[in-house]
Amino acid sequence: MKLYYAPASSYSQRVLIALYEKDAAFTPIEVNLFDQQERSHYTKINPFAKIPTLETESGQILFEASIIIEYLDQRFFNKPYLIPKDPKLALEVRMLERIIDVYINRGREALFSDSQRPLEEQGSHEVNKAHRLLETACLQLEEQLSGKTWLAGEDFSLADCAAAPTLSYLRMVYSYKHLPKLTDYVRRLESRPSVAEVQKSGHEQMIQMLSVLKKPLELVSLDRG
Ligand SMILES: N[C@@H](CCC(=O)N[C@@H](CS)C(=O)NCC(=O)O)C(=O)O
Repeated sequence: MKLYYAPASSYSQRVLIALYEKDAAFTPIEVNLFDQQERSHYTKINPFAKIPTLETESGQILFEASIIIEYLDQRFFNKPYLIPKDPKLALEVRMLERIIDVYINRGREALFSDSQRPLEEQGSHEVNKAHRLLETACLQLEEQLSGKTWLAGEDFSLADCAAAPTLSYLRMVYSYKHLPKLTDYVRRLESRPSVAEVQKSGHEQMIQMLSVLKKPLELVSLDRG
């Protein structure tokens, strides 16, 4: 199994967390999408030029982090089951992953891009809308976490793989300190060995990426965020 990825990429990190959770052997292949030659070579593997991509042992090419994680769950039978066996709970997990991807991650990307614009161009209608949806989604997670260790209950799942990098990077542009259950949950996430390992290996590349921004942004620790 080969994983095309970048250490600081949040979608790559979702898959890396799943691989570590499953204790699965794989060959990591780092891709630098900023290098035009490497990028054009990589489009032969993934025509969208997005990371991550997984090449399975049988040569099947899979893109989309959530689909790769579903594959890993089918391929490796050990716990944690990233998609619960109970069909109702499985739907809940997939729904949570969608909420994180569509509303939280897109909101994060919108706020990130906005932060790099000249002040007079910031705060467009579209950005405000994305911001409101992001806030709604964070509130939804706050409610969801009532009495739970992980997003879908006591078992770590696909939704937690998606949440970990997204919520950690989110703090660069949005603070959720006012949401105590969400904050405690992220503390648990960041202490989980698979997540801690992935974040540690992406740290240096992320610092390097942040250092070339027009307007400074920084990784915010939970105690400050
Ligand atoms: N929907 C894709 C999104 C993947 C994605 O956007 N990856 C980012 C890195 S975190 C990327 O490849 N960006 C490069 C680009 O957009 O040029 C997934 O779930 O895997």
